[in-house]
Amino acid sequence: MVVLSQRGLDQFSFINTYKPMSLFTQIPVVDFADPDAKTRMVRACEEYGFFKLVNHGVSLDFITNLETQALNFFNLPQSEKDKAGPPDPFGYGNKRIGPNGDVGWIEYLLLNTNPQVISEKSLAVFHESPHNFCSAVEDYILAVKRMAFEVLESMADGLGIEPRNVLSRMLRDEKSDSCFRVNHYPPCPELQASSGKNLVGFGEHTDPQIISVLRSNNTTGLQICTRDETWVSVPPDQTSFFINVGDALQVMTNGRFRSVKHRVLADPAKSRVSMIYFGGPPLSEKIAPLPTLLEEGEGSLYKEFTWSEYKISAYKSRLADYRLGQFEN
Ligand code: GA4
Repeated sequence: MVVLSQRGLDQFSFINTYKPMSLFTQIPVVDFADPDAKTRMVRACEEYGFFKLVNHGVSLDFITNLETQALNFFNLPQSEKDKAGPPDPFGYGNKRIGPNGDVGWIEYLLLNTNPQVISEKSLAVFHESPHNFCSAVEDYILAVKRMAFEVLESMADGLGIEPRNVLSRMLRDEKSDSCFRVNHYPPCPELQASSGKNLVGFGEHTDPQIISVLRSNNTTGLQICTRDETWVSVPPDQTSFFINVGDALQVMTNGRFRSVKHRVLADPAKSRVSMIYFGGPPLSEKIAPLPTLLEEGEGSLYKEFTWSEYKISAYKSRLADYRLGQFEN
């Protein structure tokens, strides 16, 4: 990404913070090896729609290898990276996010997780070191998917619903509409930390899918919005994963789990790299509250829709829009 003068930052959004954002030290942490993990997950999803997962079982080799490969790609000349774009929605993107005018201090790769969908652009992405990058992505996604299935199965146990694959089956399905994003937020030295102005890397939004599994390097930037509408900064932890509840899971739990609003601010000095697996259902899947979760006499807060309908409507929206609004009863 080119370094812009302060004037060149006009197209971006800023957040004014007159006092330094405090790090959110009470972030819920779930130890996957803890026999109580299922209960803690459910509690965190109800309160925040977000938690940090430790003892996750994903090999650190896969994680660091993918980070190295991703940085190799982002360090290529702009003209090389552009061959893998623009994102439609898959491919390389720079500053523009989605089709409706959102921008951020970011460059990224958006990929389909389905190995059958290898577009021309994905091939261009892997052009420089086809074997290394491609296999790093495959190894990582395979391991993270497996962990995400287990997380959803533990959540079902914690919710006391059966069968325990009632949520995970949608991600396990070979037609699951899941995707994978590798983000690079370059440092923005024009913005001094003391200026009280923070540049938005990825604007506030909720994820439309069931769950998202995020891992980042050790650079701060991720913030989540709590129930009382306060933005809190999540301390980075490069060896852990962060799990986000998405809109579809909020609907399936009839609002019991919160789809967490989050955003990323750019750092003046350090570059941030994150990778996120977005686990979504098959396109034809009907999304509605799970009947076993509805108490007697409890009505559905949402109209039933298919994942395909929701995605179409999401791609007509702006990042910060409340996308579930039009599906509420
Ligand atoms: C947010 C979550 C994922 O990053 C994503 C994003 C997608 C995109 O970048 O193409 C969207 C955004 C995300 C929600 C609303 C629409 C679609 C950009 C946008 C403005 C890949 C996704 O699935 O939805």
